[in-house]
Amino acid sequence: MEKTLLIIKPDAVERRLIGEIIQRMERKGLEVKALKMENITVEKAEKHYEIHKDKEFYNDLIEFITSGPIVLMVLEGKDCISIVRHMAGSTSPIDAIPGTIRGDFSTDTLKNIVHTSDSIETSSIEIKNFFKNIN
Ligand code: 3AN
Repeated sequence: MEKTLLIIKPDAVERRLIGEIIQRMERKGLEVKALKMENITVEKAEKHYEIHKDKEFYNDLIEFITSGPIVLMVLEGKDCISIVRHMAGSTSPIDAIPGTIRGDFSTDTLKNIVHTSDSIETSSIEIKNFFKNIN
């Protein structure tokens, strides 16, 4: 069954949105297979965001994602990668449609509440980066 990594970022943890986001996933019918809260190291963050290392926002992104505790979870369900991306909404707060997580809770492109895997290949790499015992 398809799996995806969902990260609740430091802005969302600080704003007490953990329950709201997990509830949306469960209500949709996705299964929480693994769940933990962690202050990730800069090394882990750099590995996770490796594809963005040449972008102008990269340093801000690493600083932000390591600025406080985050909640990481593996979700499982049919087509969950696409489903969770749609539920997260567009990266840009201008494009994120109301009803999506970012559309409902963020006005900021960097501090945009959640990270979700964007393909089968990246979901498997991302899950391995953070969870040892999940395939
Ligand atoms: P998404 O998380 O929607 O898949 P990516 O993978 O393009 O978006 O970007 C990863 C993260 O980098 C975003 N979630 C956001 O926090 C940050 N980011 C992306 N684009 C920008 C930007 N133009 N300015 C600032 N931060 C950005």
